[in-house]
Amino acid sequence: MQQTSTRVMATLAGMCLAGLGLAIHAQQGGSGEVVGNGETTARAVIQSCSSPSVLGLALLRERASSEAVKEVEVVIRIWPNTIVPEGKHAVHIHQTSECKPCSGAGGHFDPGPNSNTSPDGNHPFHAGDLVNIDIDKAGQGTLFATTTRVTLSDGPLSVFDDDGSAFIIHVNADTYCPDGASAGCAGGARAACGLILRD
Ligand SMILES: [Cu+2]
Repeated sequence: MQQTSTRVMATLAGMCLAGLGLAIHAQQGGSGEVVGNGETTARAVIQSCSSPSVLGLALLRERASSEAVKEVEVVIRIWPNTIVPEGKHAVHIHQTSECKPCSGAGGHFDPGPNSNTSPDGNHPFHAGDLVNIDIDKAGQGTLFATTTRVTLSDGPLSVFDDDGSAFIIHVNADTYCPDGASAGCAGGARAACGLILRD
């Protein structure tokens, strides 16, 4: 399993590094998001919240499984830029597929009967909570993450609910709110956003 996971991640990373999705088109079917081996994929173009600049690309892959809870691999590649400064930046899946403005993405994706999308008030317990991305001096960085809190396929955890979902990269690092809710503990203002779209 580890070898398979490593292979998938390497493939995703390679696709990221190849450029803005150009290499991924070979993976796309004409009508569906399910690719080889029953895997399901999606992507997001990451754009600045303060300018029209495209900053990078996110790729998601749900591993084929008959389990109701799925394993979703996420790769986010941010290219060199002057908008996202060096350091760690919070990354989350937010509740609405809206990036213009970035506030339109709403709170953190957190479906279910006890949903609490409050960014600082229910962190890091949301379904959409991920880990920080590390940005270097050139403004670039790559995040590799795996989550079982969301799915790409249909179901109660799907990011493709009625109003979709979006990635948000925040101005500050995610502290994961170790002392409970406090203003900005989940990363504060929004630096970049990407609508999560089915392949
Ligand atoms: Cu966030």
